[in-house]
Amino acid sequence: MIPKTHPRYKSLMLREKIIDGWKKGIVATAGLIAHGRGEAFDYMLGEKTTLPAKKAIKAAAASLLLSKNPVISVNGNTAALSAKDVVKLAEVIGGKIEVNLFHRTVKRARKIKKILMKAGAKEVLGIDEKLKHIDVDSNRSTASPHGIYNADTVLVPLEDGDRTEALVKSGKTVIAIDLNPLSRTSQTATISIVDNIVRALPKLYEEVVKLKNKNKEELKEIIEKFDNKKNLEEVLKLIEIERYKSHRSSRTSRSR
Ligand code: PTJ
Repeated sequence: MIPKTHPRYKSLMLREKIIDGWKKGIVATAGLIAHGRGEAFDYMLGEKTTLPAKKAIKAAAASLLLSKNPVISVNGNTAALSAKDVVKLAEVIGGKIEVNLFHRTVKRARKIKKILMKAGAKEVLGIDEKLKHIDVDSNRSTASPHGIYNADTVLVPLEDGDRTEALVKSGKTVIAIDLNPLSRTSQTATISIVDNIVRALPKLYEEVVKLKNKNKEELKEIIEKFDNKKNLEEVLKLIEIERYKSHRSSRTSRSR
């Protein structure tokens, strides 16, 4: 048991969730490694939702509200960490939920669907239906004709770069949630939210609720003002500042 007083309690609890998801066959083995990479970036960002992340979340909320067919793509890590938040967001944006896996097996996809249904989803696409394929070499190419295939906006948490590139190329708006600002996903998505999914999804929900009554012009203005490349540069600067701060504090504590 992890004591609540442990200074890294929240981070360790997330680890437990991922491990538990892996034991239940929801998270791919590679998902454990991907989580560790996420942890490292989260650490460097101070384990909080930064100002650039907040800006990206606002642009993403506006974009989701302007979309006609938004779809949330769910993989093993997303299901293990954030199933309820995915369902809540899908409801408020009137969007679909689709399972899309890199290490795809039908057995794991069905388990992920089950978790999402248990969390309140009425429909989960991408499994028991005739699927189409987009232009990607990996198993991530699957796309439901009722979901991602015909979506105008796709939310892709913890993604790999290939599919993001292909989705953007096909004219879709891609919103990424990825703690690595240098990943191909972050670099190629239309809007990149560099934040932990467990913080980003509830904040995205709140922002959608806040912007829901704005008119189309106001929403478009929010998107036009947002510059993804500049925002990612701001994230990298923050990592540099955190590094400087921790370097200074370790020198100070050593000299004490
Ligand atoms: O369930 P599957 O089969 O689809 O597989 C899922 C994984 C995550 C294994 C697969 O998509 C993969 O290999 O992803 P990558 O290429 O490792 O990329 C995952 C990205 O998510 C990395 O850039 C991590 O930094 C980031 N990441 C990890 N945990 C989190 C995260 N971003 C936000 N929140 C997290 N909790």
